[in-house]
Amino acid sequence: MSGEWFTETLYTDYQQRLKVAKILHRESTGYQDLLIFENPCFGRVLALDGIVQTTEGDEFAYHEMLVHVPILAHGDARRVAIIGGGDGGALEEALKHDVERVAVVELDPRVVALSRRYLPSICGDAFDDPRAEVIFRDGAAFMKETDEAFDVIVVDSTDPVGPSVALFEQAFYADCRARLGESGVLVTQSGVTFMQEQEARDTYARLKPLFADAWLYLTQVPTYGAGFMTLGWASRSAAPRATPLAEIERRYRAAGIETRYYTPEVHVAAFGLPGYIRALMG
Ligand code: AG3
Repeated sequence: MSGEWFTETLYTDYQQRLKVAKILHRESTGYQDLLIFENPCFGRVLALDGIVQTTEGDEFAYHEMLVHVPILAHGDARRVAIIGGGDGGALEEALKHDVERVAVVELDPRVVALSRRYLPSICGDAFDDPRAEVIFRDGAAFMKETDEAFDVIVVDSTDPVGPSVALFEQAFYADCRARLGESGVLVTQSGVTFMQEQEARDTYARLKPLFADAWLYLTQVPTYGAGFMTLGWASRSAAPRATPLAEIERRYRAAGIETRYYTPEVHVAAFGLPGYIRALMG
């Protein structure tokens, strides 16, 4: 931070700055540097190790696409795992569906505690829902050791630096596959492609040999900057991604959820990729 600006330290040759109207909390958690501040345009902002993770203003564009796309493509998701996601934004979206259980596997207990305290507009009361369980563990170790089955696995990670590197490796994806049922779906946060090309390239190349269907899909999150973010997609069957628009619409209406970014049209269109992203997939 310099003066009253927060400068993101994600890239060497490109930066975004957000005005800091007020610092709400700052600490070193033992895992990472955590900062929550208020910005006049985006509301409360959560940054970890100097990188914006989520904001009140635009979290919907990320969490809705990360969660509703796989759940509505699956069609009957009862058991969901969220790897990372300690701010509760993805959890809150998942609980809007008729699910039995959502396990959030988060490494850093302070992210959950401080998000509950400062970001209730993002997590709501999701952490108090009896269907939710928070497991404070390394996500890769959890997936290797659990014998629980999931219909949908959502990897809501930080960028691949430090402990989250393991969440971008093929061994982790293979462990996820082993925990998914026949029409199970895995989705992953794969970076802002214009700036983090290698991340999208690696994600797709690592998923493809393991799953019957692998792809990338798009969302656009203002505070992630520099264009589209791609989310990794992998499924044990081709069916979920091939679900026709009319059926996605029917499921969306049946779920009775309200969304601000996600629509059934956007769901289907998100798999149509611009040439510069398609080119990374070989
Ligand atoms: N996880 C994704 C943050 C990505 C930020 N990186 C970037 N701009 N390339 C966010 C966690 C929110 N639940």
